[in-house]
Amino acid sequence: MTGLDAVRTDEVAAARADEEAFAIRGVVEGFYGTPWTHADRLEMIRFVGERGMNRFVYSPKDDPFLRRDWAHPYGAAELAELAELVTACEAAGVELLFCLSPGLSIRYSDEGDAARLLDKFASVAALGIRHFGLLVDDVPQRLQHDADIARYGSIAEAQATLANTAFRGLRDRVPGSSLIVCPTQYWGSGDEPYVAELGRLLAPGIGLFWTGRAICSATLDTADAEVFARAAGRRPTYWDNYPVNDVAMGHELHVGPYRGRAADLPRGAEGIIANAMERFESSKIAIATIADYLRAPSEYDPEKSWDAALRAVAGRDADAYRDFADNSRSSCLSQLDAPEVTFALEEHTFGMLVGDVDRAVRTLRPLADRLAASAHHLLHEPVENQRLVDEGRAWIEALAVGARAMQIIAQLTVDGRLEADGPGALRPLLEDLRARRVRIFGDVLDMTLSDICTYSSSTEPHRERSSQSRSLTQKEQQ
Ligand code: 14T
Repeated sequence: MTGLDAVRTDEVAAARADEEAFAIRGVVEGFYGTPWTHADRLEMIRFVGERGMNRFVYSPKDDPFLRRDWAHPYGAAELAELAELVTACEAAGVELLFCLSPGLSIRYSDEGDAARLLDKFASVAALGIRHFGLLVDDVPQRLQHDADIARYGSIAEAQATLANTAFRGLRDRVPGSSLIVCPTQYWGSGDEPYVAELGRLLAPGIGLFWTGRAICSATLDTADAEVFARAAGRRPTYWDNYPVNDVAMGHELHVGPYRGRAADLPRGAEGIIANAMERFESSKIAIATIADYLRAPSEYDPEKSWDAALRAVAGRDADAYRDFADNSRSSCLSQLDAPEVTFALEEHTFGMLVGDVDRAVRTLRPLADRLAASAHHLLHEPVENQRLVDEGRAWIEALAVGARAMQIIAQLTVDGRLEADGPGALRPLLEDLRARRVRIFGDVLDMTLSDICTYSSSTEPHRERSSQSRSLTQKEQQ
């Protein structure tokens, strides 16, 4: 090998390491709902720091000081708590990113409002905060104040002007500071006219958040990131809406592993900030897997990372909790919402159709018993992380009902009485599960129970048929 080759090899290795690394790796408290407590924040900062993340983004939507009353100055008590967050971040190797969301009421054209924004940033900069966010997500998409309508040609122009003023003010007052903006249109193809205009008008050093193709994006990839970067003049920092479960997602508990983020995404993006759930302990499971991905995207193995995360968060009850969480995978990221139960119920249906009872119950019966035992353990026995179980209680209770339903299916199948007695025994459980309004088992258990209750109970001409031969029955009806 020549000397030059050696240098080149080093360069390639360095470039690879660069590709591997996201500059920005973190968590955002950015959900709608009751904000975390101060103690929770201190703990989350330690939790993410231990896992190699380097940002904690402070922006709970329902903290009045950040959004509704954004201009209201902090009192001494709030500043003291923020100072403690700064100290905790320093100890954990994490940077605190402090965001304000003034967009509901601000007059973009008002110098007084711009000054109030800067003063509020300065009040926390005095505590040592260096990184700032200006969030205008979920605000009116059109200018509201008459003075703003008269002054600006577009909302992008108004927002860019405000952001540039804040950026310059921060640079003057706070050495080494940074500013990132969350746009009003924060998801889509990335080349929307608003995004392009905002990107063109924003000072080059200002960052931009982006959630991908959707508010909660199933996938994030480098090609999409490049479309955004070309339009906006800077690479996106993803505000990734997982595991957050607020607004319309409240019936899902997002305790499955992180998925669908490309291995080469560090080439296209500045980084990823994951939006957490109000349910604090439950959030840690997904966050631990996100930290693994962000540390080394090309080595990330979702299921392996998830196992370690479950052990870290649920402790000695990890196996029982995993039995629950495996059935609570429904989210914008999930492909299979409840893999083990799905395979067992598919095999049951197959066994019934080919008249093989052993086949029908060989997976379902032990699985139903195991899930029932795990639900019972979590609900009725002492556990290491009680808060984790309490947060998931409504879902774990539904797991117990579903496991009971599957035990009954298996027993009636063995007894040869599924058609005769299934509807009477199972319909109350189906109705109970639906009334709980929590999403568990994806759709598969509801569909199976519906089939049993509908087709087994109907009179002629379906009486002779297997309980789940829905497609066959429908065909014959035609
Ligand atoms: F900042 C943005 F990137 C963003 O995602 N904003 C909010 C976020 O704080 C929230 O937690 C998240 C998940 O619901 O989505 C955004 O909020 C929404 C999204 C909606 F589709 C609020 C209302 C909606 F209808």
